[in-house]
Amino acid sequence: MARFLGLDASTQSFSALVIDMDTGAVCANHSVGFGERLPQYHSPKGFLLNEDPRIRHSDPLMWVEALELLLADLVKAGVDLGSVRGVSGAGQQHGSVYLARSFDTVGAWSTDRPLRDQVAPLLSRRTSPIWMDSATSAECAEIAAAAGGDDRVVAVTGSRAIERFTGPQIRKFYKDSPADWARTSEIHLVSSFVASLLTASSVPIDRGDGAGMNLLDLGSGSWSPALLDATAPGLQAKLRPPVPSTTRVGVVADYFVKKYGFSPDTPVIAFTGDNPSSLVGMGASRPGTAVISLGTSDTVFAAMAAPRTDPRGYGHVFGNPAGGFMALACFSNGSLAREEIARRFGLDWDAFADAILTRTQPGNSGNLLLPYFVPEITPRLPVPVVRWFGSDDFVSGRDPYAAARAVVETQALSMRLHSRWIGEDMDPILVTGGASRNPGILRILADVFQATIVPLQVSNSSALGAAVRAAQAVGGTSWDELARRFSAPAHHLAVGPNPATRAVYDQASRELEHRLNEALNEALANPFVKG
Ligand code: XUL
Repeated sequence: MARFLGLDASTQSFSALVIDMDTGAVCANHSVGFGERLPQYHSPKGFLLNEDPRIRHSDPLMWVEALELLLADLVKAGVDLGSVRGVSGAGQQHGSVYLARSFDTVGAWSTDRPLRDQVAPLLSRRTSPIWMDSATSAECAEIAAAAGGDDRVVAVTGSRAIERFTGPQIRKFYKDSPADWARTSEIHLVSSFVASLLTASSVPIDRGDGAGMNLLDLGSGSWSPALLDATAPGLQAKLRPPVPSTTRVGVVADYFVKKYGFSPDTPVIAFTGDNPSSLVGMGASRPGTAVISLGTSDTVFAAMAAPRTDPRGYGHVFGNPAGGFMALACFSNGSLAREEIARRFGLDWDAFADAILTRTQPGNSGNLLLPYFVPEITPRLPVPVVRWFGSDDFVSGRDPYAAARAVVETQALSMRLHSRWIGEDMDPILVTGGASRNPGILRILADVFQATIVPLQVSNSSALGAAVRAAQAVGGTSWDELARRFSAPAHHLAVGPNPATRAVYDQASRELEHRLNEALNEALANPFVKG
């Protein structure tokens, strides 16, 4: 039996998916939610609560415990991990883990003690800043100035210096905690951290996820000496050279062989970021297919024929695990904003869809919401901004149906507005993530983008991408063949555009841009933000 395991350490949960090359089926798909299963970490949504909306950290030991719970769940469900021929994985991007002692000093994990207790003493920093953190504006400005300006940083790394990216986060740690910085010997992304746990060795960062650090020179595929210098002294010694995403980085450690029944010497392939992994899982690793992923963050991404950067400075270029590059725009107010509206108005997801499909009209009768409950990444809003424009009922919170439509319309319009620079064909668009099964949300996306929106059979595309990457690297099956077998579109769930809505959404897009500019100017005038 040729089976491959894909892991995905995302913001709110840790998932595992197993593919079977003989049957072409996904034969296991499990998830451990951090809030629900690990309440002792006080992270109901996957991160530690903090009064300052700019600070978002997680406890890396929560990810260690979740990995063990997940593997135990798989075994309990009858999955034979001994039949797995290769493992790869993905992690939420940009988040970083700091070690005083390298994983390479571990030798082997002891099966006498939980893994968590063995990892805890290695850490030089108790918490990990994650992608939702936006507390590094000063560091972004310092890095850009030291590296020769914003345009230079974009030209080298594919993105401006961005608050959540790892480089600015590293610089903040170096400035705020010099003693802890001095005793840090190794820095990992969430992806390379989990791969290192699995192999009991220090696994390098791959180029797909590494491109989300403001440190990788996209041209050479190595860390940029100029960006390393601009970020923190001595940084180079704390990072291993980045590797292609298809690199075999080790074998599953004895600890997991003994505890969960993996075969000895099961190969581990470099882990990557959740978005690059999802690109592969969607079968979209060749240019020509755009993807919308509706998760904790919403993202729009596509493989790129040639690297291109966003002139407005919001978008990013990451490594495509199948080779070349991918473009991405990320929106932080994704599912949490949809959930907030559903919660406030007492709507379940069926009622949410019904509100959109039968009770309101495209354009929402002019009602418009800025649904930025947390600081937004695209466009950059450094403080939360929630504003209601339109009818009295809507503005005073008495129209639940219009509120449901409003949050999704603004999200879709903003995705359209901020993904134009990608320049790849946007019809059809593949869609993935929890909300990709909601017919109301698909209807709005189809009309706003004037494109056919096609969900995939499997909704966890990041874990699927990881399993597929293991199969490609270990089994040698081609990307096209793997996409054909495992990334089948669910054509029966596809939603086509209604051309009659085009003019309505062109007008709504202009109105949104105007409101966003207003909000942006006010946010920038706020002394709290300036300070
Ligand atoms: C991408 C980004 C998020 C995280 C969490 O740049 O910040 O999509 O990867 O999923």
